[in-house]
Amino acid sequence: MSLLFAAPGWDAGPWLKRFAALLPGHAIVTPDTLADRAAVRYAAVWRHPPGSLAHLPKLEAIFSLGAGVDHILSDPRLPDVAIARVVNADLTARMSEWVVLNCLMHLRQTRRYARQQRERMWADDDDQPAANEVRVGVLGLGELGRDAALKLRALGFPVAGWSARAKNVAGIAGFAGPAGLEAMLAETDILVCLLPLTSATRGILDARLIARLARDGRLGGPVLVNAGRGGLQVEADILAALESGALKAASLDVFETEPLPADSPLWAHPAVFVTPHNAALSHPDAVARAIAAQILAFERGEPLRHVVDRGRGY
Ligand code: NDP
Ligand code: OXD
Repeated sequence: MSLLFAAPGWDAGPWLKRFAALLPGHAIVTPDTLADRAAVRYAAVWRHPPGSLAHLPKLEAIFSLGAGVDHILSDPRLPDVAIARVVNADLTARMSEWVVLNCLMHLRQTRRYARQQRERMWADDDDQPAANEVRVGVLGLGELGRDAALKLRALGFPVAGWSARAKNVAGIAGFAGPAGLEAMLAETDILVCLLPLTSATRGILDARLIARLARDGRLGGPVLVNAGRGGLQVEADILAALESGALKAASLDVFETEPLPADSPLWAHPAVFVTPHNAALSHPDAVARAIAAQILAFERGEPLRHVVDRGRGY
C-alpha cells in the first residue's frame, strides 16, 4: 500500500525520507514515481494539480500538508474520501509567533524606528500606548486564532475573537455571526485574520469591513494583520484604505496572487509589511509525524482526526 506525496514546487526529499522512516511497510511515491494507482491508499498534498487525485481506486484519505484545505477543495475532480488537515503544536506556535510579532511591531512602531535608524535620526515617541490600550480583534477563533488570541491576551492586549459558532474562551470576548462581526469591528484597533478561505469568507477583508473598524484607537488608525488566505482580502480596497487613512498599516503574509507579483504596489508601500506566505510553515519533522500518526491510528481502526467538513469548507 502506498502514500502519494504531491506538493508541486516543494523540495520532496526531506518529506519522502521522513514518511519512509515513519511508515514502514508503505511505499512513498510522488506523481513522478507513481506506477501502481491501485496501491495508493493515502495522499498527502499541497496544491496538487487538479484532477490528479482522481482514478486512485483504493484511496481512503487525503491529508493536507498544511492547516488550510482550500487548495484541496478547489479541485473539481476531488474523490469523495475523507480529508484531514494539520492541527499540531509546532504549526500553531509558529503562527502565534508571527501574529504576536506583528501586533507588537505595530504597537511599538518598529518600522518607524528602523526608518529613523537608516536616517540616523534620534527622535523619541512622545505618545507610546501600552498593550492594554490597544484592542485586538481576531477573525477566526479556531486552532490558530484561539492560541494567538490567548498569547496576545497574556501580553496585556484586550482581545476579542469572532467565529461562525459562539465560543467561550477565557479572557477573550467572543463574537459570532454577522451581527457579532459588526460589534467586534467597532472595538478593534488591530484586526488579525486567521479565517479559512471558503465561499462565505472570500473577499471579507474589503472596504466595507475596513470602514467598520474603530477610529478612536491609540494607534492613530486601524491596522490589518492577515495570515489567513490571500483570497480573503481585496487588495485594491486595502491599498485605497491605506491611501485615504481608513487603514494605518497592514501586515500581510498571504496574497490574492502568490508569489506576490513584482509589480504589486504592496511591495513598496511604506505602511505594508510583507512576508512570503510563511507565517507558519509546515515543517517536515512535525507535519510528517502528525500525518504518519494519523495513518497508523487509522490502520488500527481508529477514526481520523481533524477531518474537514466539506459543507462548511474548512
Ligand atoms: P480552524 O478550522 O481551526 O478555525 C477556523 C476558524 O474560522 C473557526 O473559529 C471558525 O468558526 C472560523 N470561521 C470559519 N468560517 C467562518 C465564517 N464564515 N464566519 C465566522 N467565522 C468563521 O482553522 P485554523 O485555525 O487551523 O486555520 C485557519 C486558517 O489559517 C487556515 O484555513 C489557513 O487558511 C490559514 N493558515 C495560514 C498559514 C500561513 O502560513 N499563512 C499557516 C496555517 C494556516 P467555528 O469555530 O465556529 O467553526
Ligand atoms: C497552511 C499554510 O494552510 O501554510 O498550513 O498556509
